Amino acid sequence: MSILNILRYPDPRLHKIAQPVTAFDARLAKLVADMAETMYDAPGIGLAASQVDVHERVVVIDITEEKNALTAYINPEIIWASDERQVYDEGCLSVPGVYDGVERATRIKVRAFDIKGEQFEQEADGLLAVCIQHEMDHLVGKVFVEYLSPLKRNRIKTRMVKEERGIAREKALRAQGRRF
Ligand code: QAP
Ligand code: CO
Repeated sequence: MSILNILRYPDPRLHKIAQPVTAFDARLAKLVADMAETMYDAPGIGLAASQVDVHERVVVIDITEEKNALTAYINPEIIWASDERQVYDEGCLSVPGVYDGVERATRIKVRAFDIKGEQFEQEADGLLAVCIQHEMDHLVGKVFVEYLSPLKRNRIKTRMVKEERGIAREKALRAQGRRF
């Protein structure tokens, strides 16, 4: 298994549209295992393949504290959403350090396939419902900050780009340190 590199907002690759999975094979199983390892290592409660630059409809979620209840959602579709909506403070592994309120359906029903290609349906509310909707947004190129006001989004963008420069500098220094 390996830990994958998580794209950081505002990387344009986060806005690519993911394609449906067509083969439930060993490659898919490895992708799911690597995504799970990456999510647990972060640590996070959800990760979409788009965030690791794989543009296929694959999501992993584990909202448990024990981190022992991984669910993979392959080709997920929301087949029902409540009219009732609620605001939840969301974060994202692609936008570290940023949390803000997003309004979404309170309850949903999702249909997806597991890694063996077996279809399943799941009803979700609370944090799980938020997380499924958040991760499925990634598959259509949408990051949660796009629900915030343009002012907030631009502040976040500026902060992320500044942080990115710092990270690039650290990386260069580390590489230099190895060479000399
Ligand atoms: C999506 O997000 C989510 O800023 C999953 O510094 C989040 O796992 C759905 C994380 C909240 C519903 C509610 C974020 C880790 C993890 C950070 C995550 C950070 C470190 C986010
Ligand atoms: Co996210």
